[in-house]
This record gives sequence, structure tokens and C-alpha cells, in this order.
Amino acid sequence: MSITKDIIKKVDKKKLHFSLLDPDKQNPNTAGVIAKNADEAGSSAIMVGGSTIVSQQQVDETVKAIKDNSNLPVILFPSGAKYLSRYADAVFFMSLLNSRNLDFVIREHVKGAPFIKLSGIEPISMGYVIVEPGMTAGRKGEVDLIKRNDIDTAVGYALASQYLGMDFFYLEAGSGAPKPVSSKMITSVKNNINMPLIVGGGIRDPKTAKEISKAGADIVVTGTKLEEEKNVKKALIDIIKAIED
Ligand code: 1GP
Repeated sequence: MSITKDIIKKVDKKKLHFSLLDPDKQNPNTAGVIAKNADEAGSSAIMVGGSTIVSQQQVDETVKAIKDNSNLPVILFPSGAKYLSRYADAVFFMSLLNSRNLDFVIREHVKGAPFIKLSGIEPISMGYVIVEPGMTAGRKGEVDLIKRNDIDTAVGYALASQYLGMDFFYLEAGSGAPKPVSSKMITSVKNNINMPLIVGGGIRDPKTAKEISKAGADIVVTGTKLEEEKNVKKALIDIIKAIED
């Protein structure tokens, strides 16, 4: 079964957690150890990406270390065509819909698509929007940030993604955001679409993870928490339990 179908089947039954590892934030060995802990804690996939990656080699080595240390699917979360890895299982083929720069909306996709075809990694179509404060992803992605309380615009982007045939929609507050996307926005978006909703940015504790999940997120992403936490496994077990409750 494709990874897309597998995720869609799983979110029908329960809420999922994805772990995000940025190759620029730790060496491949450490990424491997974190992935092993995430796997044992019950996370459902490892996303690999970030806004400050400098080479494809950095991504390749991180992906290989993760594959060597866990059984979870590795899904690339790329900031551009140069940062794809043939060692991954899949790639979020994501359009940053509220970017002012067409590179992030479609041009990088045109550059990366032949590599994806040749390497056989699975493209997972996704609409991706960044909400205030947006952090580094918002700045580097040259984004017209959706205002925290502008629910109509968020719903519009989500519906547009669905009508364009995308399989997933991702509401992002930016890695390390002081606050995640509001519960009200998550609920309104979820109530308007019939595809899985992914939410990330600023989710670092079980209470917040639970609120995001209860509001309507099908998949909750945590990144920074994995980099900061000494006991990653325990921290993730608590967050995943809160999401599933
Ligand atoms: C970034 O949403 C993810 O794309 C993760 O954010 O690092 O704040 O968990 P955090």
C-alpha cells in the first residue's frame, strides 16, 4: 500500500503524531537516536526538512541514519528541489500557497519532479500555508502570513487545496513559534474539508498537543521538542498519549 493510502487509512481510526527532524539542527547519528526513540514512543512517521539546510548530502546522511535506526516511513519536508534524498520513502509534494515567490508555489516542484520520478520516492500532494508568527519558514518562504484570527482566509486556502486535488492540508505556525495555530482556526478548517489536516509549529507539551488534536488536527507535528528534550522517548510518549486521548 502507498504511504499516502496508509496514512489516510490510519487517520480514519486515530490521531497521529509525526516527528520532524531538521538535518541542520543535529548530526546524522543524533538524528538516528531521536528517530529510534520516536519509533519506540509510537510516532507514525519521521519528516525530514528545514529552512536552513545547506546541502543534499546533509539530507542524505540524516535520512540514511534514520532508516538505519527506525522502521518508520521517512517523509521529506523540503524547502527546495536541491534538498531531496533518494533514500527517503516519500516526499511531501507541498505547495507553499501563501508565498509571494512562485519558486515555493510551483517552480521548485518543476525542478524536483524528474528526480522524484527517477528515484521512485512517493510524492504526497499537500497544500501548505503559514500562519502568524511564521518564524524562519515564514521569512525564508517569503510568505504573506495568514493573520492568527483570519479564519476565512485559512478556510479558503484549505478548500482551494482540496479543489486542486491535494491529499493533505498543513497549517503551520512556524518551527519554534511561541504559540501554535489557534484552536478556532483548526476547527473551522477541519469542518470545511474532507482530507487529513496536519498542524505544526509551537507544540511542545502534552496539554497543547491535546488541544490541537481535540480542535480537529488529524496529525500533530513536533520538531523543536525533539531537539531540546533529554529524554525524548518519555516526552513523546506523553505527547502521543495526549493526542490519542
Ligand atoms: C515545523 O511545524 C513544524 O514545520 C514543527 O514545529 O519545531 O515548533 O515543533 P516545532
